[in-house]
Amino acid sequence: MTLAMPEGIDPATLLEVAERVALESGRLIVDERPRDLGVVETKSSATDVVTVMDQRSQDHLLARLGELRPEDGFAGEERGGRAGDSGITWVVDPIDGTVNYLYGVPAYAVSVAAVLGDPSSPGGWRPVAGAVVNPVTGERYTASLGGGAHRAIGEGEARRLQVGGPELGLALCGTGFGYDAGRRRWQGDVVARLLPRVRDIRRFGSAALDLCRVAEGSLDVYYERGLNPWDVAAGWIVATEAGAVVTDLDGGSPSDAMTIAGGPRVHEELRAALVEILAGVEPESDR
Ligand code: LIP
Repeated sequence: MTLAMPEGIDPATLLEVAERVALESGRLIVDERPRDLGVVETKSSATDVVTVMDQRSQDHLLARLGELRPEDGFAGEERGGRAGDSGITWVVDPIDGTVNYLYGVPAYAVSVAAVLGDPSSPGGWRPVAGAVVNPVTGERYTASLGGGAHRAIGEGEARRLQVGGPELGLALCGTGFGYDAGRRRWQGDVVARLLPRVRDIRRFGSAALDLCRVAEGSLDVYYERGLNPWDVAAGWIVATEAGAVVTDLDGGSPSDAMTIAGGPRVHEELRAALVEILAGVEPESDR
């Protein structure tokens, strides 16, 4: 499947928009975080929480992207969305790592990506520009198609990112766990079998930041089952523009079934190990 850039649309221009609005929402969720921040609703389970700031951040992104790119579509994790007619859709996670945000753990991000195709169609879309901003640390990861991936901190100079990646046995491996108890049991089975085969495991709690960590080399490889387009869209292009391979278990586009990211060698070693491990664990169930 090839998704061609619409004529007259420059990924670098989309990136400028993504970075601007991600920084704005980042400032919003830090500066206007209420002292009594709580859970306003839950989604797939009692632990899949939404705060008022998730909603305010997405409302801000929807409004600002509507001003800056009125002809584009919009799809976000929380309420609201908009069809477009430009061929570009903005896929946003207003706070990726919501549980970390709720608990005050400084590992959450605003993730904003411009994508081609239909993000609701597995394998039918791809990002062309993306920005991931951690508003606590000031880290901002940016990438555009063919423009490379960069990281800057605060007002500091942006540094180009290039993945490394040792063999799997020496790889620091990131992962994450879902909100459903049955899935977490299955994920626990999988990670227990993988643990002896890698250097160590890290679970930071934000897929967008995990993918950016692969791009910068603070993780060698990452995998997770159950991610949504808004979790991966921006981190996906940051990782690939830094030289990473980002696929599902079969080597296709990342999907809710599996996202695997890493330098070419360690990505393939992890993908093969997961295929082997998944053949040996009970199928996921709500047992
Ligand atoms: C989170 C992901 C993370 C995953 C969490 C959660 P959210 O997204 O970024 O990788 O392990 O379970 O899905 O819900 O904070 O936007």
